[in-house]
This record gives sequence, structure tokens and C-alpha cells, in this order.
Amino acid sequence: MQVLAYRSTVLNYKSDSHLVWGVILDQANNTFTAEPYDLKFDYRSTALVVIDMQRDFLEPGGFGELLGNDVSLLRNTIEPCQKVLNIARKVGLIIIHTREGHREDLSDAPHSKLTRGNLKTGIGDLGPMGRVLVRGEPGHEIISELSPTKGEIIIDKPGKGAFYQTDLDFILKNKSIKTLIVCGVTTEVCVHTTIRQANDRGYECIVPADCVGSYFPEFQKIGLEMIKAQGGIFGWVSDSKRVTDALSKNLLN
Ligand code: TIU
Repeated sequence: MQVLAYRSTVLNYKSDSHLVWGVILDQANNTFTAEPYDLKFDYRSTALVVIDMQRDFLEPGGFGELLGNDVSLLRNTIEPCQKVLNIARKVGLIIIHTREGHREDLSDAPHSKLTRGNLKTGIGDLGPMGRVLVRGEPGHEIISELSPTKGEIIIDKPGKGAFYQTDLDFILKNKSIKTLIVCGVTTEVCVHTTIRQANDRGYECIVPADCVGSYFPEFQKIGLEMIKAQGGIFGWVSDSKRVTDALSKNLLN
């Protein structure tokens, strides 16, 4: 709210104040400190994308655990994600939450996905948090710590990448978004797939390392290295502190 008021003040004065124009130029040239090099951004064309922070991946009894994983390994992402989400809300960034899951009749789930892993309890079956990876079930919900607020966009995706069979690209283009701050789980699966899809569509992605998590510590490490290798082949890697510090510069004291 505070920032919306600030923005409208800027708009009211921009036609007759060089000083305020100076402020606007500053806002357009913020920098995220990151590897492999710093990334310039404009908060007005930056969105936060929080990938699949759902009970199915972070809580016992969900899809992640049914796949044989220790879901507690993802929980240290929650607090850093909260910090980035809080500052993004204050700055007034577009905020997008994604959820992996399927229609009740599973008509949007490929046979290959339904049968993968030969699971005893798999996608669509009844588990401790309702039907596994099905929209509307308790396991499909975003964890309470990161619940979307009114006005935030939720993208329900049937695949690992957030651009596949969704209107995410259409929404981002309509809102003139160029830079994505990407948080969520898991690093080498849905986060990577989404970043690769975004990169090919022309978006610049920055990943705060402590805001993404994997069930496999070695994949976390290598997954982050892969993003920033070769001059930032898929994007940039930073951390929640550096990202929140850079975003904070867009707030009036
Ligand atoms: N299994 C695994 O690591 N991840 C997924 O199946 N989905 C997401 O990453 N969201």
C-alpha cells in the first residue's frame, strides 16, 4: 500500500519535476548482486515466481514422500522464501505461485506420468493428504507459511515446467515482465524446467540459492552451478539476502 501511494506520487509529479525523473531512472537501474555477474533489473518489469511450495512436496504423506524422498530436506527454503515474498509484496511486484497437479479425472495427466515409478500409491490415488497431486485436495495446497494473498496469481500446471500448457507466458507478456525471481521446489526438477523454459522465451531469471531446495544435496549444488555456468547459460544465482537488499532500495523509508 505504501509503495502504491509512492508510485502514484511519482506519476503525479513526473511531468514537471526533473528531480522525480531522476528517481525514476534510479528505480529502473537497480542491480541484483549475483553470479556469474550482477544483473540489472527494473522492479516494474520484475515478477516473483514461487514454484510448487505445496504440501505434496514439503509435508509427510504427499507425492514427494511417496516417491521415496525425505521431505524435511526442503523445509529450510521456507523462511528465505517468506523474506523474499514479503519484500516483493511491499515493493508491489507481480507475484505468481505455481502448483503442480491434475484435474480430478486425470485427463490432463499423460499415461507416462501416471505410471512412472511403479508407485503403490501414485498420482490420483488416495493418500494421507487426499488424492495425490490432484487439484483441490489438501496435498495440492500451497503450504500455509507461503499462502497466496488476494491479487496474487496462481498457475496450475500439469507438468514440471510452469510454461507448459499454462497461460503464464501470456500473463507475463501482458504485464511487460522481463525479469523473474524464481524460488521454490525442487531445484533440479520444476525450478530447472521452468527456468529453462523462461530462458528460451527471453526472460532473465535470478535464483536465490537458499529459496530453492532439492531432496538430493548433490543435485542442489550441481543444479545451481548448472544455471550460472557458461556465463549464465540459463540465468543468475544469488541468495535471499542479496535479493531482498536490492528490492529494498525500491522502498521509501
Ligand atoms: N520429484 C521432484 O523432485 N519434483 C517434482 O516432481 N515436482 C517439482 O519439482 N515441483
